[in-house]
Amino acid sequence: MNQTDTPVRSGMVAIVGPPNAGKSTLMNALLGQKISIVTPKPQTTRNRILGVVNDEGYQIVLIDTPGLHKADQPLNREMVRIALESLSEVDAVLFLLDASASLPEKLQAEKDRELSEYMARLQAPAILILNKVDLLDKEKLLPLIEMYARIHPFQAVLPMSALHADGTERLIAEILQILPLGPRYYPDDIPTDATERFLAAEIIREKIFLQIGQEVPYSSAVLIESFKEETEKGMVTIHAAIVVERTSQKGIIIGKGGGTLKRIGTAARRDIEKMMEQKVLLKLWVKVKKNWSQDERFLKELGYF
Ligand SMILES: Nc1nc2c(ncn2[C@@H]2O[C@H](COP(=O)(O)OP(=O)(O)OP(=O)(O)O)[C@@H](O)[C@H]2O)c(=O)[nH]1
Ligand SMILES: [Mg+2]
Repeated sequence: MNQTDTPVRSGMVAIVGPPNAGKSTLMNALLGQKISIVTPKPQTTRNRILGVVNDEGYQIVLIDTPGLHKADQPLNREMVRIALESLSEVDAVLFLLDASASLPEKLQAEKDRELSEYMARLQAPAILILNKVDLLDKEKLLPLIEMYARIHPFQAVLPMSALHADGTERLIAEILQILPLGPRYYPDDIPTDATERFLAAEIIREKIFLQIGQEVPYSSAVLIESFKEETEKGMVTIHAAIVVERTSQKGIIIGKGGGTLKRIGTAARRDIEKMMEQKVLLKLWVKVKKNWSQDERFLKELGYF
């Protein structure tokens, strides 16, 4: 019997919660490497992204998801649908909240109502993670734990700091209590099923979110138009279009004298080179596609629906 046939604790675990709670940061922390993009802005993640954590006795297949929020636009509705859909196909759920986010009382009550609606949809055993405790006064933690434990029968409530990978060992121990014995569903040397092409597009999108303020990143998508690996040259050539909804947004992405686009390109190229362990030639251009985020066909092309 080789290692792949020996039963281990294994299964699928969804990471869900409101935008900006730190879901992608947690996924990367558990993987010990960066697969999902992370930015300080909410609604960064738009797809379900798989990350496989392997150890001698277990294989945890994580699914990072878009943030749960009130959505009224086609792209946003799709993001929430993707996140909720993941709940029905997993063995366990990590429900993540930013414990440091504090709102005025009335808004907090509204938010708690919204959260309890999402929590009511949890079918698999769930662990509540109160994230970003590095930003929180310790005495505020206990009331939070008690309040959320009343909303849903969580298997455990864990304070964590995903950013500092603080609390990951305890979290893994709790996950393993839930997962059944079974096979390894994925090869144990590949951390994700996402293609390098998809991950390259995500890296470019991350740099747009990091370089540009306000609304433009939400109106931006990245399409990889060609992706050529030239093994003999040890080099990858990538042509990608940054798609925006309006001409004014195109100007903002390009920036004065092309400066912003250049910064996006340089930062993205460095990260793609790290991922590919090869030299990368990255050619970016900006294209206007009016109201693409309302266009179901185009959303499909981007991997939604
Ligand atoms: N201080 C602190 N910051 C954190 C922690 N975890 C995540 N962050 C920060 O919170 C921000 C959002 O993190 P993400 O991992 O992108 O959050 P997300 O839940 O995936 O967000 P969406 O994809 O937009 O739903 C980033 O600036 C992270 O660096 C934490 O434990 N402590
Ligand atoms: Mg995310």
